[in-house]
Amino acid sequence: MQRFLKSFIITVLASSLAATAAFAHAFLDHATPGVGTTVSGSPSELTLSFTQGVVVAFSSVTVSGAGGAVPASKPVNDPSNQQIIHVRLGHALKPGSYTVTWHVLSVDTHRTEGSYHFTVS
Ligand SMILES: [Cu+2]
Repeated sequence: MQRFLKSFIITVLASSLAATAAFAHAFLDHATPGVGTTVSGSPSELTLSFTQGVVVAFSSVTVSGAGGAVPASKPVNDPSNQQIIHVRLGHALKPGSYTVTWHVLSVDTHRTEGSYHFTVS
């Protein structure tokens, strides 16, 4: 009976781990400037923090506002955390609303995408 219980528990654990892995894509956890927030003055860069490591070579972040696309660097991984990427802005943002659109490839080879807004006052 004990042996049966043990193997049953191991099976349940293994399948819940497999389920977790299947859904562990890289989704945006938080960002700076924050999602939906208003910041006073232009940020010089955007920081996006994901729920999983991001492969920057196959990822992109675009920023656009009322004046169109904002020049921005390719994303780079934070040196201390592969789940965090930084994008430097090519010039200061005028006051207004901006849309950040991201496409990322996570370390588990799954592609995800999304967008969010922030405002510069
Ligand atoms: Cu995944």
